[in-house]
Amino acid sequence: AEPVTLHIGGTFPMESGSGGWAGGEACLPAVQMALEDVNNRLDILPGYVLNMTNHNSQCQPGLAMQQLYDFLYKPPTKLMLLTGCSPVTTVIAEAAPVWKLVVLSYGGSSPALSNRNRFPTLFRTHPSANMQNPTRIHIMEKFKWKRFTILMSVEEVFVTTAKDLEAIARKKGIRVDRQSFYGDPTDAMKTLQRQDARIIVGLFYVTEARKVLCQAYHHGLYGRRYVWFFIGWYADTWYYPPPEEHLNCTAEQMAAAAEYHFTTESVMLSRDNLPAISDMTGMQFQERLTRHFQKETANVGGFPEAPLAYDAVWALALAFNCTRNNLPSHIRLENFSYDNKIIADTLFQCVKNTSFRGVSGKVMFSDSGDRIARTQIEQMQGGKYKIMGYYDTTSGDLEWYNKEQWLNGRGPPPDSTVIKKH
Ligand code: ABU
Repeated sequence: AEPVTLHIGGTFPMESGSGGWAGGEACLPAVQMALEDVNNRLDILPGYVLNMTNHNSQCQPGLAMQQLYDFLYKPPTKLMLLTGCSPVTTVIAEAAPVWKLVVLSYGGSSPALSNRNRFPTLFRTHPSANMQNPTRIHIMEKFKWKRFTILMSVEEVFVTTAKDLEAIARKKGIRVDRQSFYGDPTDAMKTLQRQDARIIVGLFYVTEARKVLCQAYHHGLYGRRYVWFFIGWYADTWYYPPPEEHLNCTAEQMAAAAEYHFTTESVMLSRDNLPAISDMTGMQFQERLTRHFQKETANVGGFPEAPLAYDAVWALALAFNCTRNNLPSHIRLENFSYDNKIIADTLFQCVKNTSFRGVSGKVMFSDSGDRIARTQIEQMQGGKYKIMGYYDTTSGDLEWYNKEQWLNGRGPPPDSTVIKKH
């Protein structure tokens, strides 16, 4: 018999006109690869084939709303939605429960998304940005910094991350100053200079990160007395100034300002030698995905997150499989409609109980639908990212390789509190 098609909807930010995350470039091919792999497997969803309708959300929530209506009101009925980028995941996951739809986000890091009351049917393979905060604080303590400044863009994803970081710092007796901006960091950068900020944690998307770095260069907020922490999921070459952004900085100036900054990011690729459910190891997946691109993967948006996107499809397929097996015999998965509570509830429970070995590591969700992961810390040395160590938030263990370097050649610069004391 002909296989029955199960339809899903996916939004992918292929570019980000207004400066968000353009992770669809790698995450869309990763999802397509996973759909192909799942459809070729005889033991998962036998008699069914998965099919995805997808849109380019440009990481813009308004556009994504229009695309959600498209998914809903243009047949066929979709059984689940895949989303990437926090602002888009937020609007879709807030609306989706009205249509009994479960949302699986491969690329939403906003801590706000962990709210089960606001997002009752959301799960994500992408860890929350809050996962990095205990790591940042651990490093502050390691280098004896008792004061730091958060510079952030006013978007819910960064505001909620900053709030959590500040709360953890306060408990440890670390003073935190906060400066925010929307689009243009000029005034905030001047305030940093006035306040004599030395240790700075930046929370913003990559386009803003380049503006900040360029201004750090012009205001002299870089070099031996300053330490910057940036988000770790930007492309490795993020600090090269693209001509269309008309930054007032040369590539050399940007590289000089970027030297010795630290990054923190969740580990998103399994280094395990044991194959995942797809029969590939994390490395084999990465090699296979790399063959899709003509250019260096360091310049491909969403390349680090692609394992999360690949695993999101497997989570979805296994949940469909589980739902099919757990529905009463008179109800079939393909009969899902946007008011079918029985299928929706069964599907929700199945996603909740997800547990498999993915190419991004073990895939499981917490009660709030979150993913737990270790954090990787890197430092830029000579224009290249070097791994400094790993932090396990659950156990509080820091694995540190003592590879950090400082421009003064001696040790970590003091925060300004220490300078004032002398
Ligand atoms: N790692 C990409 C996260 C993007 C976002 O939360 O919008």
